[in-house]
Amino acid sequence: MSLPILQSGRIILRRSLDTILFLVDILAMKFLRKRNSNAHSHLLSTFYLFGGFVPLVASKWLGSPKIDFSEEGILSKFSEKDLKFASKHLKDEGFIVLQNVLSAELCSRILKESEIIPGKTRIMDGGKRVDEQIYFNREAPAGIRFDYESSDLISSPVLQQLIFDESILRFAQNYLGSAPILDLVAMWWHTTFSTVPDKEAAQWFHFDMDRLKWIKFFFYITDVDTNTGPHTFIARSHRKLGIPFSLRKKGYVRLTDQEVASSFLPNQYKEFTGKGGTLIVEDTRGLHKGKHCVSGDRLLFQLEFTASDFGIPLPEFVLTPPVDRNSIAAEKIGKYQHVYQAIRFEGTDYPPKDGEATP
Ligand SMILES: O=C(O)CCC(=O)C(=O)O
Ligand SMILES: [Fe+2]
Repeated sequence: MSLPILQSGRIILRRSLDTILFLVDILAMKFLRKRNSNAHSHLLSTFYLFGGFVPLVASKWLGSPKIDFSEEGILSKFSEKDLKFASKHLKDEGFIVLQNVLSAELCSRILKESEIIPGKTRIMDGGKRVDEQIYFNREAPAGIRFDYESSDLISSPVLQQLIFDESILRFAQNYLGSAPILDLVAMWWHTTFSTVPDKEAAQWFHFDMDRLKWIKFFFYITDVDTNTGPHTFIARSHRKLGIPFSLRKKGYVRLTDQEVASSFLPNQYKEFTGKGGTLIVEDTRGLHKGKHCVSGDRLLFQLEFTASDFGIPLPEFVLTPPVDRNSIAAEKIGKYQHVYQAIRFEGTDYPPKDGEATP
């Protein structure tokens, strides 16, 4: 037998064994709340071999009962009919774009926040790590992507309006089919610093897969046109077998446009342009990327919710004191401890443990 066949046979065998171990990991999580440190790599192997089937069934099984969120918040401006349509579009196509979700005033307040919160220039392809915390210089950026720390974002009263918005939680829960858990809060700039798309900056096609099932909310804070780095998605690639085996088998890697091209129809490529205030909700199990910026720049704020904490352990978000116990953050963290379980109040015993009184 030739070497490549032997090698791919060995890989398939290893991934099949991983799939069995993945099922054991799920059982251990369900019945013993035990987390295997290799669970994430077992999850990836299972996805490579079988697509989304097994992770999605497992997600249903591990998910927590739905929570009765109110309809209040930034999505309340949409009618029930519009939100139903949006949820269905998201389910069928893998994304939905909602225009004018944030007011121009809120976008400009967030833009101002981006000037006073420090962050880091992300290491670029082949570059060296620069760990220095700096303020973003829009006139002279030092890299292709500039990231803010989740804990700084969570501590910002302006961004808390979005982080603790119940209409978003409700929409996320509807998609996940179980109670959401906040597992990612991010904000970053894309710039024209480099003339070629950067893998590290997520400017090549890829799928995300930290956990079993999740949903991402991308808020454009600046206006985004075809040149200023629109987020790009391949419609329907989020489906269980939406990414063909020929691409899944390459593993958890970034893919070139050419590698992706032969597997999808031209009308599946969606490039999302829109004014600041546009919201894209997307299942990033499908293939996506941030198109490389050729002029101007793009500021984007992002929230992600997951159906369970299986996979990569949840991050720890630290809310910086002083935290006003009458604030919206304190109220919502107390009320929805499951959703906000990744948030810690630095140096205090707050939030209270389950069963203790909430403010
Ligand atoms: O910057 C973008 O539009 C892509 C980001 C991305 O890949 C992600 O948030 O998962
Ligand atoms: Fe991504």
